[in-house]
Amino acid sequence: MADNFKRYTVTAALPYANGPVHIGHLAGVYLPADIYVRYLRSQNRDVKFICGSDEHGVPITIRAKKEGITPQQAVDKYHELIKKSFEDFNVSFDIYDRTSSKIHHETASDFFLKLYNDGKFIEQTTQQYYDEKAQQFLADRYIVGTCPKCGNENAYGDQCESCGTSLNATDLINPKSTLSGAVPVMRETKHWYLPLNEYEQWLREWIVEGHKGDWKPNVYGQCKSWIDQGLQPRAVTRDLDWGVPVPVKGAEGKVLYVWFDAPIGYISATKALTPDWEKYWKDSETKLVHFIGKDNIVFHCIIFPAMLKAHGDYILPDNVPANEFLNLEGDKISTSRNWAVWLHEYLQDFPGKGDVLRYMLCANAPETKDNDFTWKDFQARNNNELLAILGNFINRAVVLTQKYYNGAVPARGELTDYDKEVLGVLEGMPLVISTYLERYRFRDALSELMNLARLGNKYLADTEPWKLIKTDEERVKTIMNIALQISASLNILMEPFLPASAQKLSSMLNKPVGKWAEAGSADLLAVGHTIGAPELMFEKIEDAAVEAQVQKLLDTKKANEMANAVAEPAKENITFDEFSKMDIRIGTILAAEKVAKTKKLLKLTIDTGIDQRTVVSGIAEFFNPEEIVGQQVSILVNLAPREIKGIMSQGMILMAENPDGSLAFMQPSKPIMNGGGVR
Ligand code: B3M
Ligand code: ZN
Repeated sequence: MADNFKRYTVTAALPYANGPVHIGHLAGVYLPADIYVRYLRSQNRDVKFICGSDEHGVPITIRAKKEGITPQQAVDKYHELIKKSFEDFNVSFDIYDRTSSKIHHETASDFFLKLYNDGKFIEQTTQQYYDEKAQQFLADRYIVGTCPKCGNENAYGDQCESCGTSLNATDLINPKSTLSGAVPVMRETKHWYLPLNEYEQWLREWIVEGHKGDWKPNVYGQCKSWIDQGLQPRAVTRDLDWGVPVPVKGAEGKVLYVWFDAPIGYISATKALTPDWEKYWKDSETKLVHFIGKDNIVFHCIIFPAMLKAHGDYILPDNVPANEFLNLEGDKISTSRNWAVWLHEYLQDFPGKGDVLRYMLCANAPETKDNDFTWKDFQARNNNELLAILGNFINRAVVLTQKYYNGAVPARGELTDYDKEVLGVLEGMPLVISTYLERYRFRDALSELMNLARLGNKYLADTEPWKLIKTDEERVKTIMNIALQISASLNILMEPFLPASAQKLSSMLNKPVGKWAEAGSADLLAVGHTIGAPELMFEKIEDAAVEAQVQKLLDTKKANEMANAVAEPAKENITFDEFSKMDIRIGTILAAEKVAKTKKLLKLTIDTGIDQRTVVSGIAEFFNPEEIVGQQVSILVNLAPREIKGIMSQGMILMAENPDGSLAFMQPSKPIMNGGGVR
């Protein structure tokens, strides 16, 4: 199945160092990339796995501004956080670099200069949006307006996140500066453009004709539609004070566009990793693969390749297996709405359970369409699959071997047809899985891995060694030998997906995790080899643990609703005389009880200072009768009495209401005598 490449450069999109990493990033990019790379290493292939923080661009300056810190402080903070959480999640980058590094600034600068000197850019002075209040040119992300394609009112100057269309700031209808809220004005500025139109024909041949059927349909489709629409020159510089300075005269105060410098970050990181870096970028026998999310497709399939082509020295990506998006509990993951499961928080809440998340995200990966993550599913995948299938099989094999043979691997005797069939499936499994992996079909690969564990379980359930041990000890030796050989192959095949669990299993089997080529063998564990003690690979996840996570999300939703709620417009004016008609007093609740056969109603007895009276109030969903006795409230005492559920209600308690319908009493901020007037 191996392809003919001599070595591999595998990159994973450089996350912006403007916030932590969440499960959407993992499922879309980092997990599949890590599985692929671990698999290649197991195949003894020469691979470099490259990533790092994207520390430039407006996303960084916006975040820094929001937190009241400098861009440098912001990237320092998030770079460390992201790096650590990737490590804790066992993402096995060969280097996790950062684009603020000196090497990167030099590399990006040199790259630009080469294209500049070779005359690959066009220089253009244009009118661009300028914020007179904030006194600066507005980068795309500092302008919002209405998307001309779909009408989304919050489209950015470079992209509409609602319909995915890539935009120019001048395309926006009703543009507004996010810095000051001002309507931006046009001002002249000079920039350098990569004339993508000149690469259109070449891109068509390379992608539309050259990668048909081999790139994923979602990736291929996006590229084709871009090219079919016709490509325009694209500015590669910006008026901004944060980034790689444009290294030519007359470009003071300008930096490279972040999407120009960031992909070059892959190259600089490789440079920082090895003096041999050129082999990984300039040799046609190297396979370059970019793992990214779908919102990055155009940059990795059109713009970066055009840059590499213009430069001339570099290889092009062989594949860009971009994934679709992962949703969370039915809603789009969003950093600004805090609608996410953050990796560093997950690892805190579920210590030692990184593999459970890896399993869940791979089994549920948005490979061909958007997919949904739910905590219920997470729990079920752990309890019913990892624990019940994989964990259970390994546990039986190891425990029984310890029990019957003190841990020494028994020899096989004569094989039945069933034994031979099982060993046959075992032998074929590595190829089945690698075929899927080489085609970037990680879900299918994982599901075959689980099928092997299922087969092991079924084999033990069918042959029942725990019963047979009383009547046919010789037969049990064969059965246990086969179960152990399956376990040993599982150990190798699971490593890319579940690296921490693979280490555990390796210590149980008392054998280092082997290489891919050994998997499938019926003799991985030699007769007489002593295995180690059983350990639990997975534990049950209880309801309480996932309920706590769901509650956290509900709290987030509430907080968002509150933050986004817009107050109703004011009612028509009234005169003071009209207002004074209302006689509002402070009173104290003396007694409270639920009104029988109703959900919402409480019957209150209130000391109004004038009298003690009964008021029926629709607040039962938010207050316990016992808890409100003794509290002061505001009461409209001259509201005409009316009968509610057979009770005469005399007056009305005033309540304040939240957008979610929850209520609060209007109480004096210090004790006021009963009967005191409210005006
Ligand atoms: N930082 C965008 C993103 O995180 C960007 C990727 C750069 S890859 C060169 O979606
Ligand atoms: Zn749109």
